[in-house]
Amino acid sequence: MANILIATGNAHKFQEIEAIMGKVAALNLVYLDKSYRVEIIEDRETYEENAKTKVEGYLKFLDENQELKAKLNFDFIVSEDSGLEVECLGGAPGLFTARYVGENASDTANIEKLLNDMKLKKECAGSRHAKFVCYACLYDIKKNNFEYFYGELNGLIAGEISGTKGFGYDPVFFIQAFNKTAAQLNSSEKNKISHRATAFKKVAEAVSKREQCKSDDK
Ligand code: ITT
Repeated sequence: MANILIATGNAHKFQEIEAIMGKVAALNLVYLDKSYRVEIIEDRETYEENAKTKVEGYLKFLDENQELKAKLNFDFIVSEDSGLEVECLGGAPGLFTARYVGENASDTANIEKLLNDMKLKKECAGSRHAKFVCYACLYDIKKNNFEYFYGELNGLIAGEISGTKGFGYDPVFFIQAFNKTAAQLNSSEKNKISHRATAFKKVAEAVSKREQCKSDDK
């Protein structure tokens, strides 16, 4: 079975990725929580580059922690960079979604800023269209090869928060097909339609294919 490191410090993301990939194939997914203090500086100009930077940060961390590296014996490292793009704000917060208010901003503070910015922008009176985007990066350790997979979810930004599930901007991300915000969906509903679901189903399929080729070669 493939050993895969999910390179994120966000526990909510890991739970979603585990549920999504687990439906496609039997894979051994590992997450190093914040206690491992993996340092990542997300300062690149595209989501793909940021996702690659996250993989590189974890590679460096494992190189500095050889015992852990040998014990976990990963075949793949997978990261993702995601964001919220609001049409009437010209695609903002985009690459700055996690830190819209600043470094270590809370979800509540980010949402407040988003709703305030939208109140001040006259274009937002007519259109509240938005999308979540997810760029997943699959790194094959033996092949030293990076591959990228994309997913998006379209919705509208609600005027106020509703729901307590999910994370991040879910309480204001309204999905018309469900007539609910993402924070009102249960996890299995969100994990069927989300930007992360689309990208990570493709990741799981790519890993399965590679594992199949390896066993055919034997
Ligand atoms: P890692 O970099 O450690 O993976 P992060 O939370 O910092 O975790 P990003 O840099 O990719 O992740 O920031 C993406 C932000 O976009 C995230 O913090 C949320 O605020 C928001 N976001 C992404 N996906 C979301 C989702 O499914 N629901 C709500 N908000 C989401």
